[in-house]
Amino acid sequence: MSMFCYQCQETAKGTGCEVRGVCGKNEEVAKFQDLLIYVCKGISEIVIKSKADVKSISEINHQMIKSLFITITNANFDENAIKDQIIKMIGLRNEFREQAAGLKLSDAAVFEITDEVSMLDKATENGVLSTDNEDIRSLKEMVTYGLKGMAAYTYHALNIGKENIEIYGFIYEALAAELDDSLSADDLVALTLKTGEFGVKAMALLDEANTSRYGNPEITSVNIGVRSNPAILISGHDLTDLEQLLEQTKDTGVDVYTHSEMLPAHYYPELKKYENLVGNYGGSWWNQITEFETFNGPVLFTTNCIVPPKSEEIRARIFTSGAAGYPGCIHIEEDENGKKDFSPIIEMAKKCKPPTEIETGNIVGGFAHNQVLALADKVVEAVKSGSIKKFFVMAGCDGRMKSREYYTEFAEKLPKDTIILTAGCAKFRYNKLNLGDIGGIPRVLDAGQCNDSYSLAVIAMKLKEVFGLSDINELPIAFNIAWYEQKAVIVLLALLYLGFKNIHLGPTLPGFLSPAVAGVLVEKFGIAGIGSVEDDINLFMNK
Ligand code: SF4
Ligand code: SF3
Repeated sequence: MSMFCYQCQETAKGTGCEVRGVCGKNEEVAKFQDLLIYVCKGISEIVIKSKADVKSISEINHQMIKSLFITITNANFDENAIKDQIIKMIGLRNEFREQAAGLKLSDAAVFEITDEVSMLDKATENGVLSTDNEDIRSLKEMVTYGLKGMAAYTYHALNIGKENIEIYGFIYEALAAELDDSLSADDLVALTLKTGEFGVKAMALLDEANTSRYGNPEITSVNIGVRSNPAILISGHDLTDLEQLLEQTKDTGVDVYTHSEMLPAHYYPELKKYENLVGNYGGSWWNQITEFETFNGPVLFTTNCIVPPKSEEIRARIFTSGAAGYPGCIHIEEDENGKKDFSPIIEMAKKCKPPTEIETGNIVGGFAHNQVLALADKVVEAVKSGSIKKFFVMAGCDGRMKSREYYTEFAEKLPKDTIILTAGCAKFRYNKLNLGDIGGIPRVLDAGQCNDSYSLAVIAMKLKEVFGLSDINELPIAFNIAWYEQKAVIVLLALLYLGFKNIHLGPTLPGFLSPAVAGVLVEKFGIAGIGSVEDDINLFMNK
């Protein structure tokens, strides 16, 4: 075995990628990512043992969340970028370790590297499989993956200038705990739930950051056809990158289209006002394999999910920013004020053909908490009168597996008196189906990106209050969530922390859950997988 990774839903055989990632990650990249996590644990140990004032170490805080984010599935395939980040983190760690003089520290806090071979050896010794007990490994990895998702959301909030020191404090606490071999499975179950608690805080922080900067999302119809100008496609989750790109492309004759998780940007008043933000091109992330070909112009990845491009021609049109990276693609760095110069992308766009139209029509979205609560009277009335029988939360991720056709079929076959609440790229499985409306309320309510699952929780909590219920699980809401990468892990842990039970998770349960840990999730939280569409609809409707 040359590598081991089981952090995402597409992991080989459902158990682990051992030679090369199904995502395209090679052995070196996998190992460097493991080593980056190991250094992060060492820094966390120093923070915790020296009782450092987290407020006073902002450079370490910021590099910590960037490091975690870099290791998310499909975010960064650039071996050199990851190596540079390891070296940067070791430098920060060593400087900071002076605070911990005299304290007993573990290897993660003190190891040194001399060359690439020593880096790879260190990574092999301290990768996922270095924890022998499969249940302890399962719980530790679940916490790590939750932290990766949390870090991604915190990183976006930071780009807007918002941070919560408590979240950094928790990240250090959790990573340091993972180095402590005396922790029992019960301790780690408690840490997993606490990760969910901080996941709620991270999503609330990002919600606050996004809405304070760009306004509250509002109902918006997004064009999915094309215009005749040359254009740039922007993907990922970072709204500040989009804002800067829109500013810089103004009056240049270059249009900007969103792809996949950037679609919800259209719902924000301060972004939709740009005349050069013209529509959304294509579907969810994995469709890029064909869609980048027909888009014809340059593509900017602000975060995950990158699929290794299948030709040099396409690779030459891909740019990355922030935590994203791909070998051979230009990475746009920010200056000390957070400004990014996108002129190489704009200049390339001017020389490219306009996008080829692949579909026409509109997608309607913008149903984040503020907008839905503005419609609360109508929604409550529809529930009371029986015209809405049930809400289905179908948030989460999309992916390549054929088995995900389940979600399209599930959405199509749901009774017409049900409403789908969604967030994340999972929506692309059913958001162009025209499923109709119930008394003017669309049957698919898209709250936004995966982090906007927070909005769905806020809506549920408000409905609980309006209906005067004592338990959130008494609401007519069912959860049929699709997952792929680690942001979905933090969303799931956040929902569990908030008390939601009986969540169904598909298309397969995580490979990182050992049978015993899966058993705990089933027993304590009623977590379940998916079955056939008909059986599942029957089950949900009769609950
Ligand atoms: Fe495999 Fe997923 Fe890890 Fe990629 S991220 S190596 S596909 S488990
Ligand atoms: Fe999608 Fe990658 Fe998860 Fe943000 S963009 S939801 S998969």
